[in-house]
Amino acid sequence: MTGPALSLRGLYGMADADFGDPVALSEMLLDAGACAVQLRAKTWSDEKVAQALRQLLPRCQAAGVPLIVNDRAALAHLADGLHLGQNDGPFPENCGLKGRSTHDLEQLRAAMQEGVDYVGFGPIYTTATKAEAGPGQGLAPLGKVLQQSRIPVVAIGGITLARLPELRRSGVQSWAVISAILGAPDPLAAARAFHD
Ligand code: TZP
Ligand code: MG
Repeated sequence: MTGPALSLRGLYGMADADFGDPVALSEMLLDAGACAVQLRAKTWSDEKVAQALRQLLPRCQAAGVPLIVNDRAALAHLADGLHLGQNDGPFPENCGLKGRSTHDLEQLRAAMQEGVDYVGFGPIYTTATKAEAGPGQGLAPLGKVLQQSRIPVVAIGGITLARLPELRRSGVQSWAVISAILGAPDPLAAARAFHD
């Protein structure tokens, strides 16, 4: 599949169905200038996710922003890419852009070996959004990952606007944010502030 080129800079948008309609949330994230949009709908049926992807793909393509689906390997053909966690198995053929969640250096090396296009790394800070994420690791492990990674790294987990300056000082170029944007009183303003 030929989709938009991967340029991960600034806000990597997370459209999480636990916080509202992910189609509307994705459009808001596109408006804010997110460099990618990931559709995350843990409890939705494949059919519902497929319907949302069909609505979103042309809008993301018009904006030149890759649309990435979380978890649903069987639906990757309806997006520009697929994001998988550590326990989500291998990437299928022709799934477009590949992103893998990682939590340590060994997982980073394995992800580079399997040929992914980028990794998520975290949780940087403790988060309530993902119950099984474990405690925040802080910035030192992120620094090591950045030193060793040959591919883009997206920081995730507990990232707030207050923490963004220290996070950026680590050198990381992109950050994925859920609750500090989607749970904010004005999500569009929050998303814009994260992207600037
Ligand atoms: N993976 C690691 S932490 C996390 C995910 C999906 C949740 C991030 O959400 P928040 O609200 O930005 O901490
Ligand atoms: Mg997963």
